[in-house]
Amino acid sequence: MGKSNLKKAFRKEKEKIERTLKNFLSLKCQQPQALCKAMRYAVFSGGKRLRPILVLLSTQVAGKENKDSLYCACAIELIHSYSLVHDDLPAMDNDAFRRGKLTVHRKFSEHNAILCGNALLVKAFELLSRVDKSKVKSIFSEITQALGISGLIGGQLQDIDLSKKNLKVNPSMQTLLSISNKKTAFLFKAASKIGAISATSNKKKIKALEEYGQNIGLAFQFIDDILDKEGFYRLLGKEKVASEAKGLIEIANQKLKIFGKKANHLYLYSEYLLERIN
Ligand code: GRG
Repeated sequence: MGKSNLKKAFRKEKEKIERTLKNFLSLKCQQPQALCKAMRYAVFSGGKRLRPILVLLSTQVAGKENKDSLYCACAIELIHSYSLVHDDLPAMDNDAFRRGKLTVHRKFSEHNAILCGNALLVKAFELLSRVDKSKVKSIFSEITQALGISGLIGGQLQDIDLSKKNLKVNPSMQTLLSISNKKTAFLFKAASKIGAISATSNKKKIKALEEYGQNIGLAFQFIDDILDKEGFYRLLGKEKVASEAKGLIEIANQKLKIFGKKANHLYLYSEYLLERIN
């Protein structure tokens, strides 16, 4: 399937996500005006929506899409947006541009960017708190693990420490794997897992989708490093990294076997990630 057809396959999911995010951030966020503007700028500036799409596709594979899966999908995107706003800050990567546009701190000032990130995270939990009582505890537990010191925050610190200490030396494979799991793969894992939890209580199905997300998330980072000529690319070179990514995607796809044809859209999702390097 060609790139544009792959994109079309997820158009329905993307539209639902955009609509819900707009509703949540436009109608329900008016004051303080500067902060609400910064939040909308951060969220509606051309992101691919990979993580929320993964939530919805995982829900469809595990059972039926529902209100809770849409809340989870949008919450994951708000968290992702938060992490990018803070990642770009002067004290972190100090980037002036993201997605071809000025970063939030360059456009709205540093204090607004810090508060914008914090407010996006709080909004994400506001959305998650709407999830049905029977599922909310396990969903909160997944998300907080993915975000905490053994997830995004820990990975970010490890990454910054590394770039400060070791500018001239390539990090080891083990270090890169640890950072990539924490900064990237765990959020993909949480996305597929909470998508599953929102639709089923079947442990085997939840586990299979969790493992799919973990492997696909790490593959995403390998592919991203090829595109940015960074990290794994610098350590191993394009061919080896592409082959590692393919291997991880094969492992991810194997986890879907128990779902039969119901998993077709997730196989397409795997294909989409891999097509980014072609
Ligand atoms: C606790 C949420 C939280 C964050 C604080 C700043 C920070 C700690 C973590 C940084 C996480 C980070 C920047 C990870 C990089 C992952 C990555 C490759 C992001 C790009 O993902 P795409 O390509 O982005 O899906 P788009 O632009 O499509 O949304």
